[in-house]
Amino acid sequence: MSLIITETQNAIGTIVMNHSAKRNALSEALICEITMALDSFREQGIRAVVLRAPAGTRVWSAGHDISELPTGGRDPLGWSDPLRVLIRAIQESSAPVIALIEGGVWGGACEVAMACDILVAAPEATFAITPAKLGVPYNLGGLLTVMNMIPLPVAKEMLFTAQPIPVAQALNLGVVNYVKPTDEIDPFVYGLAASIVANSPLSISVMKEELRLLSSARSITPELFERIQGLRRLVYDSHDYREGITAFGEKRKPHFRGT
Ligand code: YXS
Repeated sequence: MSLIITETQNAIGTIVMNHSAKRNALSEALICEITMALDSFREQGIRAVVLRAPAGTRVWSAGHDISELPTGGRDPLGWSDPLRVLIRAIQESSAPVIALIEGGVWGGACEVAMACDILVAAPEATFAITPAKLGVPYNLGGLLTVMNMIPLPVAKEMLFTAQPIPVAQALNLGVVNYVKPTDEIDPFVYGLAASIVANSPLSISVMKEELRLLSSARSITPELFERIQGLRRLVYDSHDYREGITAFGEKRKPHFRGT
């Protein structure tokens, strides 16, 4: 059974994440289907993409599939990790991607939403960045996505508390472009997509790539990179990292020791 529903109309491609049994947890299988859909849209000459969950959903996505996180000794968010592959696929999609967000956005799904070019959310949407809740050492590229979207004090609050923020705060911060009532959000998003489709796809795709390159342009020395990787390894090799994953699987609160 497919984990997504896709549709194309008037050069607009829609991807509906449709694995509600696991709250659209970003499993390798779900991510593979989304990236294949983006590839197919590119081949079809699609000029704008809408990424969403089924209308009326309570959970847009529960984030990285925790059952697929390595249980220690290996970077859980390495270059080829499915979540990283998906983030890059969205950022490198020549067609702008509009995130139509209803319900809760959790963990790595927040980065997926923030990797999209335009975000339109329903009033009950919430955003929670949760590595600290699981004992996960978020990766450099992921933190850069967050830093590019959220002022540092708020990014730190979200990362350190792992608590959801309401859509009003996300709108106030400029993380989402619009908040629209659920009975208006679809026509609004597809109207936005149509206005993109009406413009020059070459100009848009080049400006999108320019903005991606500029926003990721950071100088970092090899020593700095290796120090950061060493620090992150302390985390994903720790008891707390294994405890966070185990506790989720056992449906209990984790007991973190700081080791
Ligand atoms: O018990 P069954 O088999 O029915 O499965 C349950 C959950 O285990 C499963 N599920 C997940 N499976 C893998 N990975 C997930 N992230 C995940 N989330 C949920 O889906 C079935 C229904 O879940 P349930 O009963 O909890 O649904 P609910 O409606 O009561 O609650 C929905 C949520 C999203 C509030 C709740 O499922 C939840 O808190 N999920 C975890 C959210 C989270 O912490 N995500 C972060 C994942 S780690 C990640 O994204 C990055 C690595 S990081 O941590 O660095 O940001």
